Amino acid sequence: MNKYLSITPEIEQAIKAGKPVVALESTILSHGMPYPENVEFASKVEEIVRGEGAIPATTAIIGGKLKVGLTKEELEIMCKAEGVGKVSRRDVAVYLATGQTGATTVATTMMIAAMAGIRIFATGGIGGVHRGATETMDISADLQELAHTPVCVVGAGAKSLLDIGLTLEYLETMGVPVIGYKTKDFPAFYCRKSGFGVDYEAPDAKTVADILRTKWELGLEGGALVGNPIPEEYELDFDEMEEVINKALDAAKKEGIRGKATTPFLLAHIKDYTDGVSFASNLQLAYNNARVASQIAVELSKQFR
Ligand code: PSU
Ligand code: MN
Repeated sequence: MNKYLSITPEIEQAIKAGKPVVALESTILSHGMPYPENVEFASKVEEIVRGEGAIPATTAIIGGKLKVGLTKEELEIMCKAEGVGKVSRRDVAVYLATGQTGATTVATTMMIAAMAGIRIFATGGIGGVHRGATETMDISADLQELAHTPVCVVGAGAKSLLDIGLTLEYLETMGVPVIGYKTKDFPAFYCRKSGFGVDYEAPDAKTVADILRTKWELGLEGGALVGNPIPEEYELDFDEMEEVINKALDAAKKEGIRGKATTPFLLAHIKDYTDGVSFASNLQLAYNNARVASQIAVELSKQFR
């Protein structure tokens, strides 16, 4: 066992017994949602996973350890986010070696999940190729992680602050299966459709589990992305969100925001501009992803038994 991993006994036993476990990230808590609303979200999302018969495993970097499963106190630390950095792949060794507290992005959560033996991970939306990337080369490390690390990420697609077309092209180049959960459309976070399609529409969780098992039995490297659209009743208007996103992008440009600060900056501005309406949708789509991810984890655990 990796000496940097610190897994709660409950999760460790579940992994050993081949029971369904679902990884959850902490950047969504520390850098994607306001305090104290994120505290309620963190516990509700774990409750949903348990309700589906799986065990939640929220990840973070605390005290020189890669934490898999957080106590109430540790969740509170991630939610308060005081002095909590955003940790993507390149930051992991720095944070471990220097004992800094870090919230894990999609890329880092995938890394930690794979080290622990967890195959399924629920999030809000993934990072991707940013608009203007042909100039800035701003491409999230999440995409490389999907290419190389054997974890299935269930998300509501990607926010259209990204260039969704280029994000999908990148995933195709890197050989990452993009599966629509009961949809032919790649979702755009707040909206069920992005204008781009998926490779394959899976009718149920078992089919997704079949695809994953086959990919990994073949020895194919990397993970998969499941696009799970926001429930209809919480969907927001595409054109209105487009306006908001463009305003946030303009602000980022004006203030010269670059690098890892870009995504958190855009997310915070989108939230401000929409008076919290977008936040309610954000919560619901994340709950929905936790539900579907858990169902996939349950199916996958039956097949590996
Ligand atoms: N997109 C969202 N909400 C988020 C993130 C992205 O709608 O919270 C977070 C995720 O943790 C994701 C990270 O992995 O931002 C991507 O950051 P970057 O673009 O710097 O790789
Ligand atoms: Mn970036």
